[in-house]
Parts: sequence; structure tokens; C-alpha cells
Amino acid sequence: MGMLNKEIVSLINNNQEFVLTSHVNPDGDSIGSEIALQKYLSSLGKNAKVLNYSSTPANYTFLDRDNVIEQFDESRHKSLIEHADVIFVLDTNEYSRLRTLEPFIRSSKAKKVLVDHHLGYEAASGLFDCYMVDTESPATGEMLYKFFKDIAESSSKDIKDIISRDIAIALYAAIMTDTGSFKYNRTDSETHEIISQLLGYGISPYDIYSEIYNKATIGKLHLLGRFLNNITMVHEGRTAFSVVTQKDFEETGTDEYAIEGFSTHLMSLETVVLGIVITETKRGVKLSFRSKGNVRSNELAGEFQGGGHMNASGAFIPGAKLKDIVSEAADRAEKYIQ
Ligand SMILES: [Mn+2]
Repeated sequence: MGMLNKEIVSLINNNQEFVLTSHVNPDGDSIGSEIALQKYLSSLGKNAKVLNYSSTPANYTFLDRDNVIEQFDESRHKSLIEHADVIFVLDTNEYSRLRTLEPFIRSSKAKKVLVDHHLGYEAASGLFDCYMVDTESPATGEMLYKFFKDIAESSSKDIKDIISRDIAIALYAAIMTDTGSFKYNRTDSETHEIISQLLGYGISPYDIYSEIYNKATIGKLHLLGRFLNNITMVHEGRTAFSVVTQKDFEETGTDEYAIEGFSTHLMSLETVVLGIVITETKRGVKLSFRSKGNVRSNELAGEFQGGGHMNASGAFIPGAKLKDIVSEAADRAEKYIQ
């Protein structure tokens, strides 16, 4: 397949204590990649702990049947990070997205390994000891698959001696979620070939999809109803935004996690190139931007001290009033959609 990352292989072979982590608000790729790597390391007899800032979202707990993921707690985990031999940071190249783990990981004497597919890793240059980066890859889970495959080939092992059924499920979930169920641009024939190999384990695409996406509550659908009803189109239909208020959350019995995926509906509008989800939280106003093509949503987010990727970004304005932000966001958006 590719070139075996020998540096990472020798770090794995020559060490015993591992810590794995990923970004705040973990997604299917972060949880799936953590589980896959944790299970691989365990199979080699290594001690591998997964520590996350956030708790695991309910729709991904099925990947962690053995409860290996722990929510970071300074008093319990500080010395574990300090004394680890190797720390893997998966699916983000920004230390700040590790939130409260950041200072402990940065000051740990452990070798730090970055495994990620996001743009902007140049900024992390020198902050890790070892890099496995592929910005063309659709998912960290796909990078790990190739890494495992390379290990198998270089040691003349069967891939099934390395990728167990549980690892296959975790990698499948990682790749499925980060490719938008195999529809985003970076989904290519290689992705489908890898998925084909994973399906060889007899795993069920329907069951995995259902575990992750068919978990809505009636409250979430009622909230979605309000969100759809509130969609406003401006700039000749090129920008669409909608607002979710604290009252909406209260009256539908939901919380801020329930808006995940709502932006897809804005982007499904044919004429729209920029979508903005505006959420009133208890501490301020949250803006979530999505865009199509060359519309630089991250620069718009930057105007609100936020950031992200060109087509997906966000910002948080503490203490702001919803009404002010709605008009400001729409006004500032105009110059980005030309
Ligand atoms: Mn990812």
C-alpha cells in the first residue's frame, strides 16, 4: 500500500505505556480511531489509555463496549500523562482542541505522535516528535487502516492478525462518519476498497449506521422543525441562516448537542453557498458556518475571533445578545459570497 511509518512502529515496539487522545466534542472519526489504535496496542500487550476532554457522545458508545475511554480528570490522570512513554494525538493538529489536557500533554516527557488528516499541521511543526499526516485522506481511520495494512505486509502477517473484528467496526465507523456516509469529495476508490476489506469481517453497514444516526428523540425533531421554520435567505438566496434559542431548547426538552447536523439542511438549498447556524447558549452566542466551493467561511469566522476550515468553521461570542449577532453575521457574510 504505502510506506510503512517505521518511526511509529519502533515507538510502539519499544515502549509500554501509551496515552491516546483526540479533540473536544469528539466525532465518529476521533472515537473510532482511538478505539482502533487502543485495541491494536492492547493486542500487543501494551497499556493504552484513552483520555478525552469530552465525554463520548451517546451514539458512539457502542464502539467502546469495554469502556476504555475515560473523561479527563486532572487529579486522576495527571501523573498518567506525565509518565506515559508515548502520547498519540488523533484527528486534530491543534493542541488547543485538547482543552484542559493541553498543558499536561505539552509538558509530558513522552514522545508525542500526531496522526491526522486536517489542513494546517505546519503550525504544529516542532510540537510533536513524530508525524503521520495525510491531508488528502478522508479520515484518520483510513490512515490507521493503511498503517495496519503496512505493518501486516512488512511482517508477512495476515491483516486479520492485526485488524480484529472490533477494530474493523471502529475503522468502518470512523471512515463512514468522516466521509458523510461516503459522499464527500475525498471519498475515492481506495476508500471503497478499504471499506470492502472491512466488510469482509461480516460487519453490518445498516447496524453501524443505525447506531450512529438513527438515535433521534422526538424533542430533537421538534427542535429541527423550529429550525427549518426559522430559515431566512438573504443575498439573493446565497446565504441562509437560522436561529435556535434557549427557549427552543427548553420547550423541546433538548440541549445544544441536538443541533448537530442541522447545517446540512441549510446547505441542501440549491442556491445557498453559505449557511449559518446561530445558537443562543447560556454563556453567549455560537455561530457555526458551512460553505460550498471557494467561500472562505473560516475568514468570516475569524471576524468573530473564531476559525476552522474553509468550508466548515465556527465562532463563539461570550455574553453577546442574539439579536445583535444575527444582523452582524448576515452583514459581514455578504463580502464572502461573491
Ligand atoms: Mn477526521
